[in-house]
Amino acid sequence: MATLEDLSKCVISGNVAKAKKLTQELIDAGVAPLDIINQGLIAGMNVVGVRFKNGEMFVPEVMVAAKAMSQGIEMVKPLIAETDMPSEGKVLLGTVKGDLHDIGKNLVGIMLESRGFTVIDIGIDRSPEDFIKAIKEHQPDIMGMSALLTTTMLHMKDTIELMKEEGLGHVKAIVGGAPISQDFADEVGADGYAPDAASAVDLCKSLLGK
Ligand code: B1M
Repeated sequence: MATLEDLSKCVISGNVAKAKKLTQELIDAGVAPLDIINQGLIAGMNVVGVRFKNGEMFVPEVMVAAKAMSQGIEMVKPLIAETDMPSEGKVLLGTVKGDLHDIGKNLVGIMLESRGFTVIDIGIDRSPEDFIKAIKEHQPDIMGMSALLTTTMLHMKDTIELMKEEGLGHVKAIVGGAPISQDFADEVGADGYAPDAASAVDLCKSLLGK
């Protein structure tokens, strides 16, 4: 019979078809849905996160591993009552206005989801007003902006200022992307900056006191 460790290894190697097959076998064998998620699918993705951070795995491999994990989670999710699925917190993510780059943002979302956060991704080319509307609608704990262009990163400041004007200062604002630095984050009044996806998870945890 398939084990949770087999499933975890399948996620690490990015074998989507086998991950789905093993997930089904574990479901059929009566393994608890949350164990399949936490000790199988997410355990594998946690290893991927560490290897990515250490430069031992690269973007395409992380993307396939994430696909294996998320397809498995989709199979198990219907078996779990919404209230039983613990969440570390809700993070709203988007790429700023005028910017179409989303690979890094998507990786941040994947890593956050794999560590138990609920992620609302509002996509690319999002204006300060788009962020505000989405924050009001989804009530996240943290709002994260990504920018890859030196021209578009300036919109981060506008969004953070508008958040304050709209009385949304209690929502933590974090920023990231290749041209962003800790100095820039401080300058625009962000609550935090992360240089990569794995650090973004650590940052979100620390901002929420976890
Ligand atoms: Co463009 N591009 N691009 N591009 N592109 C860059 C960014 C560039 C550095 C290339 C270069 O010239 N060397 C340059 C920017 C120069 C600058 O501003 N200083 C550039 C340019 C100029 C452009 C265009 C203007 C080109 C043109 O049309 N003339 C154009 C702009 C379009 C637009 O956005 N309006 C453009 C277009 C594109 C494509 C559409 C072709 C494609 C994007 C596809 C997509 O995203 N779906 C693309 C790509 C792929 C790149 C490069 C090659 C790779 C970016 C990437 O995905 N990296 C890039 C060069 C480079 O960076 N080497 C380049 C991998 C990704 C995992 O890393 O996004 O940094 P990154 O994310 C990391 C961290 O930064 C961090 O975690 C991630 C994972 O570790 N992170 C966060 C990211 N967001 C975070 C948010 C957080 C926390 C951490 O909290 C919220």
